[in-house]
Amino acid sequence: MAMALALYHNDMSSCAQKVRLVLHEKGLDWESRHLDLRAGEHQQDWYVKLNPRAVVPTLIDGDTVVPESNVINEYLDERFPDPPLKPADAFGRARMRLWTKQLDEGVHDAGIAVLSFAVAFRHQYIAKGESGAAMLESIPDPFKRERRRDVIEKGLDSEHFRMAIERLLHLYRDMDRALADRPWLAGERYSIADAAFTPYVVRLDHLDVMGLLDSTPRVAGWYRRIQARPSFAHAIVRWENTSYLELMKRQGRENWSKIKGIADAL
Ligand SMILES: N[C@@H](CCC(=O)N[C@@H](CS)C(=O)NCC(=O)O)C(=O)O
Repeated sequence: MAMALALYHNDMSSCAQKVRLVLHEKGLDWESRHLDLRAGEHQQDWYVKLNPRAVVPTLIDGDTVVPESNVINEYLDERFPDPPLKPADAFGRARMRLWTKQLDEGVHDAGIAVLSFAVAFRHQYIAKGESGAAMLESIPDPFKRERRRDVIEKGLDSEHFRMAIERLLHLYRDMDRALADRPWLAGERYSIADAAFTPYVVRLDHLDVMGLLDSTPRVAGWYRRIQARPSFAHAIVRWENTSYLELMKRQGRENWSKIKGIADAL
């Protein structure tokens, strides 16, 4: 029997991790439609019709197609309200959205994606030769395409890398300040904001660069509480891809002193 909910996603993608967290927090059954991003499966014509930016994730709910992870998570919370993953008051919900909107304003594309590509994923593209170059040319957004080209070519020496570290450290400081007043990012209970930001610490963990959180200890404490929730095992750990992880950890460790030097000089 076909399940109503299906998710086009990728095992290691941050944007997919945050939707899987919400699916599991809500105890929903969903069908996995996994796309191999390094084989360009998300750039095929049939998928771009569902998701014009050629990115994962995309949720399918019966005949309904919903792209964009922040939009998907709010959609899931309205469609399946129990347990609620939004604060009960209007200001709390505004606070939650002040967090999530930042992801589409630079934290994702210019922040964590640049960090990940500069340290690790560029090696996957370079190893693919011609097909890696073709994948780069198929990125629909010209700003994202040119930034990625620069980061693949120059790695940690790309100017985008320093800016990514600056933006991410700013984010972790903001999170640290918010967590001084309340247990979860938007208030007294776990919300879509906590799910949305979890991948932005998971990525540091996977790259073995958790030292970037040394001056924001409340973020590290929040991450430990997130890891203790059952959804973390289902949505993150169960999907860990060992070949990605091996590359990420090795490159993160080899580059740590340079990364730390760039962070310290900011
Ligand atoms: N704003 C989008 C961003 C999605 C996105 O950038 N997804 C990444 C993985 S985290 C992707 O599919 N990248 C493929 C590529 O850049 O070619 C969302 O939140 O869904």
